[in-house]
Amino acid sequence: MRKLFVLWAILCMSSSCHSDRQAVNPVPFDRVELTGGFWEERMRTELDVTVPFSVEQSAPAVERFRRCADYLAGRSTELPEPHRFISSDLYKVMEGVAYSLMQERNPELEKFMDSTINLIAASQLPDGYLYISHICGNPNVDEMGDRPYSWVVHSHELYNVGHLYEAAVAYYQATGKRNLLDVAIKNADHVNRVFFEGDPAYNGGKPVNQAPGHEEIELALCKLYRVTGNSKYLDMAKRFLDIRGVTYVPDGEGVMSPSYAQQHLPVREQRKPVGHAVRAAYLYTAMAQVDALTGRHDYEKALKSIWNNLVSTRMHITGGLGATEGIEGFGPEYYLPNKIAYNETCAAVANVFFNYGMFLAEKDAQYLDIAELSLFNNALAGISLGGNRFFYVNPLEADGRRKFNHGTGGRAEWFNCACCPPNISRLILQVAGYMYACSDDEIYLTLYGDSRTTIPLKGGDVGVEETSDYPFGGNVKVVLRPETPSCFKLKMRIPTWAGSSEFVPGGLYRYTDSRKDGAPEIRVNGEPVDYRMDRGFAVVDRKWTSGDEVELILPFEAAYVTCDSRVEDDRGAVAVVRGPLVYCAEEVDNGCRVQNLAVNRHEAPGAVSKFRGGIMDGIPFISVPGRRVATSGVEDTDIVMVPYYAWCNRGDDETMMVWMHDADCGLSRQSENSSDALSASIRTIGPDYNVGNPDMECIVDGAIPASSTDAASGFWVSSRSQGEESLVLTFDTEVSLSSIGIYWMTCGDCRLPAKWRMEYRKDGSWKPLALYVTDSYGVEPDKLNVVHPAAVFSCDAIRLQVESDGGKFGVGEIILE
Ligand code: FUB
Ligand code: ZN
Repeated sequence: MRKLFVLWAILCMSSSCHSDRQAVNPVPFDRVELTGGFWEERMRTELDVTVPFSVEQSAPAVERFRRCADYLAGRSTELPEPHRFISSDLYKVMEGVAYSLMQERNPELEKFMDSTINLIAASQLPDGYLYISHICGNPNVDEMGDRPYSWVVHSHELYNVGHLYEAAVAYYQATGKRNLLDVAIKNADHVNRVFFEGDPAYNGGKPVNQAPGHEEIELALCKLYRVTGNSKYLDMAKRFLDIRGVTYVPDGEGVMSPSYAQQHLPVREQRKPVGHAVRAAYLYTAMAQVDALTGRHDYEKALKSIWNNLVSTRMHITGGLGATEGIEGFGPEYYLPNKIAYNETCAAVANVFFNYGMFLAEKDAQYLDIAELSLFNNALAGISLGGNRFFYVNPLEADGRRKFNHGTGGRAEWFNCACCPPNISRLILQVAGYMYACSDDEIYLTLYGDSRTTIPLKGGDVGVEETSDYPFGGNVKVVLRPETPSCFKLKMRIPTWAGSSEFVPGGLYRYTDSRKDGAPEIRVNGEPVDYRMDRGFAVVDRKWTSGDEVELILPFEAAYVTCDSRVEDDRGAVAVVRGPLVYCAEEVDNGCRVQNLAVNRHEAPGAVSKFRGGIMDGIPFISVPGRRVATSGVEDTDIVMVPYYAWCNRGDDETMMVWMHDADCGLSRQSENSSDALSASIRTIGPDYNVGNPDMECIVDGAIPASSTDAASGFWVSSRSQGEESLVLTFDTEVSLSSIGIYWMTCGDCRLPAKWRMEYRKDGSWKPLALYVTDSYGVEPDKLNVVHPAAVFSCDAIRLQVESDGGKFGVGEIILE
């Protein structure tokens, strides 16, 4: 392993602390050993559970490459079904496998990698092109175009290969093997030719010169540049950034709107985060990285303005981005709902990448505060404590009814669109790389946790051993071991939550006065020392000798936070935090719907204890003084609150809240119970031959059947067993809808329908509903089949057009939001 570090250090010029390109450089995660505590435990779960589990889940994506390779070799095969980006999910799994191999070699996983790489290489065209559906000649033309690179705005051709490059770099870094790297380089050279030089085989020989609809390749090219040292790849990354919003601007609506994929303006002129959140955050990550790698500040103004707007108006307290479900993206300023918050796990992961990139470019710890917030709260919530169940969507409230997580009210095993599971997994596997950074004579401690590393300063190597109970406590102990006594600056991050009246930068989230203040303390060899602050870091500048011990004591009280009153859904509400962790109340600990609880915020949060045994073993919980509304009246109670990242590990479909009612304001605070409000505004409901049928209320009463064979809560049966039948809902007033969920029944005579689609009535005429790009009209039993429109729309009626095929269909419930 040591030999590989050396190889990596030589090849990866900009990862070394002596690079002249970057003033501050991360210490790569393969040079940091996790020695215990929080992250080592998560790493163990990754290695033992998540990585092998993800490999199993990737079998269909591997099979597609097998078929593609067979097809190219002229062997008889079934063609793979068209899919725009399932290959990218496999590449992310492979990237994670590579990181796991850096922790410990595993011949079986390496075999999986090599055999899969053989299939990928055999699926690549001789000129480097790699995208299964076009290679096999069976594209879904609406989504992919009729030939390569003819529909770059949605095809995901470049998104896929971006993830390929990241996996290839990781595997090379882990093993020294070039097999996937060669595939990646061949593809990147091909992309450069086709997009920027002109290749007779593509686009009539004219350079395509268009930025991809889903960013990713830009940041991946930065990695390819770092590992190869070939500046062509950095130039490509910059070119893709600079032509965005210049050479091509979509001019439609929803996913074809100019802002959906951040193409509304040249990137240097962009000032606010817009559109699809994952795309946006990958774009901003790439901009920060290109600035850092080129040493230029081309995007600095745009990035700072986007960042400021993001943290002061569009980020949940959990670090979640992209509150709006339909576009999986940013809503208007201060639109931060709780129950219907989308907050895709990938967006939180991307928020970590973006903010870490900003730190490297700006050397300012405020960016690390946001990276940390997102990591410890929204991103980590995306994976179960056991490591094999996932959230795609991360709301801040669950009512036990809303199937928020793409059809489930709890964690899912995997998803049809499985971008999130391997994304959070690969992030955890590389988290050690966020702990240390350095310049010639500075050591930055950026994320605390039990770990050990050696940092190559200009004056010689410095061994660092760190112990800390972070994020459950704020004590950090560091032992420094310079080769010879030497002068350098130790820069320890003082998180905003520990040193100011704000929980995180941006002004959205502030402590109430119940917070017990206290300045962070630093001791060297047991003696308190003065330190100066430099952009969020406490700096201790002195001559260090081997064995010097530094202690940092951060104030670590549980505290209440309130939200800027412009966020409607958090008015009259209070959140509980401790250190970087945001807490929530869950039904399982409190014995009632948590919506019936209110916090007494004038009394300080109470005792902190740890769970003993079970899946929550070792995780702290806080007893918060509050009140409970019970049938017998209001009673005092201690509300048990657990870290948000650990919620939903003890059963699904339970209630949860982050923003608790403030007892002073009662339980009547405005809450966006949009589904109840919408149900209440339904005027009539019925099939086309009997609209207004009063017996049909049971399918809009909010009671979701336990299964498709559970008749207890009532359901409606169609009259026809062949052909189309319509179900019409009319509303009292014009309503806006962001999702529609149908629960199909299979009891009695009912069968699942053949297919269905939606129409809506606006200004007296019926129109087909354009669905969000990753959605389809599902006909699965035992779940809500939820569809989202491409953009929120308004109407005064909706019509479900359902087609039976040899059997009647039954509807158990319709949920509108
Ligand atoms: O388009 C690829 C991925 O699917 C996106 O990053 C996610 O938001 C999901 O839409
Ligand atoms: Zn995702």
